[in-house]
Amino acid sequence: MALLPILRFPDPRLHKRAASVHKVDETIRKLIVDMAETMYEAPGIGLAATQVDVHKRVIVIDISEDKSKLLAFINPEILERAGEQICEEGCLSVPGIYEKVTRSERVKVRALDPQGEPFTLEADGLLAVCVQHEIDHLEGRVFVEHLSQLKQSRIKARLSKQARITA
Ligand code: GNR
Ligand code: NI
Repeated sequence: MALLPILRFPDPRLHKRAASVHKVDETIRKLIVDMAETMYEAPGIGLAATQVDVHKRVIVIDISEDKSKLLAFINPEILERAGEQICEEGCLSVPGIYEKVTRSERVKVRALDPQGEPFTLEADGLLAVCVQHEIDHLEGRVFVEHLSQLKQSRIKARLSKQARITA
């Protein structure tokens, strides 16, 4: 197992589009284990491979209180969406910033599991938010890009100030 460094917004590598996984092999399974460890240690409820500078379509999510429900998605795709919800989101790549984002209330997702087997999952509430937030990362989109330009510039200013203090 290994902890992986997490890229920080506005790193341009967060804007790369991740490539589909063609073969689910040991490399992908090791990536999933390392990403889960990194997510739990952060701590966070989700992590996309993009955030650890691996541009492959892999995400991990665990919204349980006790780290008991790890979900791994390879090549995730949203098949159906319904409704709308507004959730205060945060992101391990945008530390200390929390903002409301409007997303679908329910999503049906298809993906491959770590054995390479396809599965579908119907998610609502926070799990649905998290799936959409992580798939955005694979597309090179960070949640702050759902906000106004003014809010985005304020966030960039706040983050560079923080970085100067903690450097
Ligand atoms: O840990 C995280 N919490 C969170 C809270 C509300 C909406 C989305 C998230 S995902 C985030 C971890 C992360 O940055 N994943 O990409
Ligand atoms: Ni994030």
